[in-house]
Amino acid sequence: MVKNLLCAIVAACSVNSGHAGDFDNYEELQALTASLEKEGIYPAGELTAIFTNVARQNKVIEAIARPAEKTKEWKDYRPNFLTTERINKGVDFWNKYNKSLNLASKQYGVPPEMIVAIIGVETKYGGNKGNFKVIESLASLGFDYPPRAPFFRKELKNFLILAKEQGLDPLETYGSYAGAMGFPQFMPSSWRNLAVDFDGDGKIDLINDPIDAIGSVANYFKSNGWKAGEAIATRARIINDNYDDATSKDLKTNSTIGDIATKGLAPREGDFAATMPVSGLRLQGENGAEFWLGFNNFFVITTYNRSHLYAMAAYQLSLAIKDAHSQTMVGEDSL
Ligand SMILES: [Ca+2]
Repeated sequence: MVKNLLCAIVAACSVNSGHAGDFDNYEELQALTASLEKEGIYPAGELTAIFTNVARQNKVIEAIARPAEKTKEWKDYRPNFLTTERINKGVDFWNKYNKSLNLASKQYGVPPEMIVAIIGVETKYGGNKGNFKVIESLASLGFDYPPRAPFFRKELKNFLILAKEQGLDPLETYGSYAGAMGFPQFMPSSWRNLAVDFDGDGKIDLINDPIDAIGSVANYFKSNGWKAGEAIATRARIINDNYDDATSKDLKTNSTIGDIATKGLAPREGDFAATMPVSGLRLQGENGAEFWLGFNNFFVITTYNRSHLYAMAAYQLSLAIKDAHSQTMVGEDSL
C-alpha cells in the first residue's frame, strides 16, 4: 500500500533514480532560487546551473517512509548498536580524542561516554557518514515527498546557505538519505545553529573533523536542555497492577517519581527525589516487556532522533563504552 502511495507521489515508480535536471521546472525550486538570490547568498544563475546536475532519488523517498525506529521492536533494534565492535571502537575513539572529550564534557556538562555513543550510533565513529548526495536527498524529499516537504525544503535552503558559509561544494557533499551529515549526522539547520568550531581552526567541519563533531554534539545536547550530572534512565519494577497507565510514547517527561509510583512503577535501584520529572517507558525486549523510567536527559537524546528506541540504544551504548573504557584505564597512570 505504501508503495502504491509512493508511486502516486513520485509518478515514476519503475525508475529507481531520476535524471539530472529533474527539478528544473519545479515552481518550488524557482521560488527557492529567487529567495536565495534576493538575499544575496547566491549570484543570479548559479543555483539554476547547480540544479541542472541534480536528480531525484526515489530510493530516498522510499527509505524515509520506513525508518528502523518505526518498524522494529527493541529486541531487534538493540543488537544493531550494542555490538562488541561498536563498543571497542568507542573505547578507541575515546582514547584517541580524550582531551577534546574531556574539554567538551567540562564546557557543556555532557559526559564523554554520551558524546562518544552518539557518534558511534550515528556513523560508527565516522566510518559510515552516508553515500547520498545531500542536495539530491533534500531536493527529492523537499519537492517530491508531500508529507514532510516543508521541513525538507527548509533544510535544503539551510544546506545551500551552509555550503556558502563553510565552503562546501553543494554537488559533492554526502550524507544520509535524509540529508544528515558528517560524524554526528547533523541536519543543515542544526549544523548552522548548533555546531561549533571546537578545534578553533576557523571552520566548522563536521565531515572531516571529529573534534568539531565532539564539541557540536555536546553543544547540541546542552542547547536542547541537557542537565549536567542528572540520570538518563533507570530500569523500573512493577509495584501495582495499574502499571500500563504509567507508560507512554511521549517524547518528554510527563510525571514524577512520586506520581509514577502511585501508577505502579518504581526505580529498581537508586535513590531519586519524589519530585524528579520522569516518564514511564515500555520496550519489547528479548524476554518480554521491559519497563524503564526516562528522565529529562533521556528525552534530550530524543531531540536527536525522535524515538525511545534510539535514545535507549545510545544510552546503553554509552554505559557499555564507559565500562569497557574504565577497564582499559586500570593500572594506567596516564589518565
Ligand atoms: Ca574547526
